[in-house]
Amino acid sequence: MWEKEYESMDRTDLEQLQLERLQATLNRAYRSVRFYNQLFDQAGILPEEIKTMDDLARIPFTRKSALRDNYPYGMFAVPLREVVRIHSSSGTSGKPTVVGYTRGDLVNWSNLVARILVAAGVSSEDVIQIAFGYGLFTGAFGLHYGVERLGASVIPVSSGNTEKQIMIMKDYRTTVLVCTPSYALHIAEVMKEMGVHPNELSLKIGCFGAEAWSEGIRKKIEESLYIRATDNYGLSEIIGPGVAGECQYKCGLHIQEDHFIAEIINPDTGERLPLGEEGELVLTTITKEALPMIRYRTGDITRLLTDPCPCGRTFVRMARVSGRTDDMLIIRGVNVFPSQIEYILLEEEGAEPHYQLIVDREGALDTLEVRLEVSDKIFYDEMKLQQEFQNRIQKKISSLLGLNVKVTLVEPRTLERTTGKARRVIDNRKL
Ligand code: DLL
Repeated sequence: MWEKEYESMDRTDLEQLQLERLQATLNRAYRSVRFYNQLFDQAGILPEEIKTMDDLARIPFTRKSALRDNYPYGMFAVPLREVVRIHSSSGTSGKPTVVGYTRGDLVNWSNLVARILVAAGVSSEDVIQIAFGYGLFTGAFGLHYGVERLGASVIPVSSGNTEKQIMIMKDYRTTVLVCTPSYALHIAEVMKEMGVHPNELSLKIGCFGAEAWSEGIRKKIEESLYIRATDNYGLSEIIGPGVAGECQYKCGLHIQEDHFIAEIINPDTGERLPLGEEGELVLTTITKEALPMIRYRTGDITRLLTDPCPCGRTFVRMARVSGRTDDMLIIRGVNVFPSQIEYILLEEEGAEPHYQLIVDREGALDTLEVRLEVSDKIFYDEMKLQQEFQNRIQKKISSLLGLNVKVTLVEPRTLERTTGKARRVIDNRKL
């Protein structure tokens, strides 16, 4: 462990530390951020009344719209001269959300990322290739400073130029790859085309995050790159990467609870759910100086796991994110999560981990088409076998969702590849 005294803390001591830090955060936010001042006043709450974790549930939620409404710096709790770094995320609509860090925040951030790297099995001996895009996105810089803090070697290659990535990986003897899971799949694919065998590389571990992925995708990555693929989670509004990460047991992502308080709520009612139930993750920062976030609705769907982990870390874990509250599609009244479909697709021998969901409207009726890349073998197989394969998947998805879907098999390498976050849903109804 990178910071064993915290990561394996006794739960009673941890909860005491959380409460102290929470109270300091609430006080500071109330005094320094107009948004929180009004939020508390409108709810008739004073920060000092929040004395227990249960009291926390009295505070109203903060949503992404708060950052947009107070664009660019209105949510900052410190004057701009104390802010030493700014990142932002473009989002899908409206103004970007802007986040800031004090010098102290950057120290915490790099430590948190170092913890996540160590949990994934990385050490100061490793050579780490960062294939996230450097820029306003928090992924690359967040990981970069974490690697330096750990004392490993960082190769800041950034995203894109996949053939060069592979050459560097081979020649510089990269041992750890950092990128999105979808880009890792693409790298593996290009390697195959270039005739580079995973045995020619020194790669051992992948630290992947920034988008949802399934166990099926993990398996494909591990088999094609000969590595151990680990998951880590974060979001810019909270800090960036470094919020939670898997240890070697890969049984959920340890949430860094000495810096963030996690709750799970029912996304429809806002009620806090009992431990273990699936719902929307709500996070409160308790050490952030520049941008404290109180009961922030992440939109990510997961559940908390509290059974002890063999690694010795006492922090609760979150199950891998199964989707977002806002990527649920409603098609003819049926709720559809892309992850449900991904699960079925990846169970099929011959299905490639590349697919797209196309939602459209014909007259008054919504339609869903699943475009799936298949292996050369299936694509160039006898018509009859191909048809059987397609029918089987179509049936499985239709019966799971209770909705007729159309499955189209497409030639290998025809769907768009991305070097960052994958875009798997195209909803033409909104156009
Ligand atoms: O993606 C921060 C990050 C960078 C995390 C690198 C891990 C590694 P944003 O661009 O603000 O920040 O996007 C945050 O991405 O709310 C989730 O929906 C999704 N996300 C991030 N990590 C995971 C993950 C970064 N491991 C949004 N699994 C979050 C599933 C993830 N979804």
